[in-house]
Amino acid sequence: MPDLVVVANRLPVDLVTADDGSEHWQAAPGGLVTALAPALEGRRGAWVGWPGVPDVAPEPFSDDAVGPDVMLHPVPLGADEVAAHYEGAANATLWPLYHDVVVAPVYDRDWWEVHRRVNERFADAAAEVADEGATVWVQDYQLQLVPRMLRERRPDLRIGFFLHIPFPPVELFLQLPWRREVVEGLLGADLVGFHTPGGAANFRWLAQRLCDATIDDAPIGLREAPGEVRFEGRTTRVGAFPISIDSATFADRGADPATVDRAKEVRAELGDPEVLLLGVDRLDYTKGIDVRLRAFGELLDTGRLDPARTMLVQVATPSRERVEAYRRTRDEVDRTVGRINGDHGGLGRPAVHYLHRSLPPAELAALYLAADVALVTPVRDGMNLVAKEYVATRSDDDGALVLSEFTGAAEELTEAHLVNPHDLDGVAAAIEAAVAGRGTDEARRRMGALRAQVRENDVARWAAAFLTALDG
Ligand code: ADQ
Repeated sequence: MPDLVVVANRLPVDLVTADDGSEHWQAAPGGLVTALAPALEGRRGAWVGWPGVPDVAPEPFSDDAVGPDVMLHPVPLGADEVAAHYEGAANATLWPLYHDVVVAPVYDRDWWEVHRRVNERFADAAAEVADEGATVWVQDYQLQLVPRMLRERRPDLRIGFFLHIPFPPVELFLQLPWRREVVEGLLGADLVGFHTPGGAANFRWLAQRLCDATIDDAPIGLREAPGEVRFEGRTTRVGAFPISIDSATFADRGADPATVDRAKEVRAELGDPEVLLLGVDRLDYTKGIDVRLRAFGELLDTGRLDPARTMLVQVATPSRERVEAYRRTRDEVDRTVGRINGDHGGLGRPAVHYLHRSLPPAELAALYLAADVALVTPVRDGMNLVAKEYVATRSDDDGALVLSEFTGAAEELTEAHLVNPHDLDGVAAAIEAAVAGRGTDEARRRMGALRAQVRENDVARWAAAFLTALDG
């Protein structure tokens, strides 16, 4: 029986049907596997999650994605449950609410009922799988009700929960019709982790306000000194654990001669622009793709950047395309790219190269290395791993990062060109400054400091810090 059980919305692999009708497992998108692999290594692990397609119920199995010692336990979801729980309550209610209501959250009672039922199914599966006294680590906003449900079923377990997205300001959280249920759900855990001390403090305050819990008021530290919430005779600790990336792998890729060559080739294929700007995101309205496009468009409109010498590559992975707000975002990005290229492109030389797809790691590394400036401009983001991947890849100490203040990453990457994504003049000025600073000692000093931060604080440190605090 496993002594460490990960419970996540998705398994680390998805069931995929090939053109000939045959089925196989394929690594699921997202970095959760990389983040949790070091924690699972060498332990009798299990992973409980949805296999990514509706209405299938495969038997438990193992896969190379996480190695032979980790059993994967599929939680089946029907098509209606995917629509109500995943596309509805998770991605049309909680996601926008937790991202500062950038689009209006939909509060639908039927969705919530299904959401609750699905959380129960995950709790049932985890309760069945975990060994006596095992550690269970529940992941993210889709499963906030699980810790309490699991504790009711298995009081012997040690339960941790980590929220990968921001925890919102209290005034916004209070909109949620099921606000108390969510807070009580999370308080079922022994340790609740957030990316930032601010998120943890918001949650602690809400526990007092909504559940009459007793709380301490000491400042919440980074990776240590969690706050405390006493509720129904138990203590839940709440802490800040900023997630990161496998920094060494990105640094190695950046230093690999094959990547260096490919980066040169990429610039040549793009027509050797003097200045190359880069955006890489899931296509999501929180990522501020529109912000950077508008700022770039203005810099070209006003002649502060020369379209004959400057190019922006924007790569955006298709995401949540069945949710209405995501379709609107895609249309808006299409239109804005079209307008900029109509106004400023030349024959065979667009001002914006826009790829609506995912790229393999080697190609992504080449782009990171080729780009003079990376533009990371979310209106709200729990952490943002792209910012960390970009700086970790820059083994040459070149390049510059324009980074939104409203990302978790901005609290650590303080040597970036920090911007308020709502202040278009400020974003444009920061891009202009980053472009102007190319190749200077100051730019190299800043990149060196950013790289050192990410090198020292990698994802293995994140997982170890969380699990150590959970054990403590
Ligand atoms: P996401 O919102 O998915 O994650 P992010 O942290 O930026 O956002 O991670 C995206 C990942 O996808 C990165 O590893 C990136 O390389 C990859 N990616 C994006 N576009 C890609 C493309 N076109 N091709 C290939 N790869 C691409 C959520 C939260 C974040 C938090 C993470 C981890 O919203 O705030 O940082 O979880 O906790």
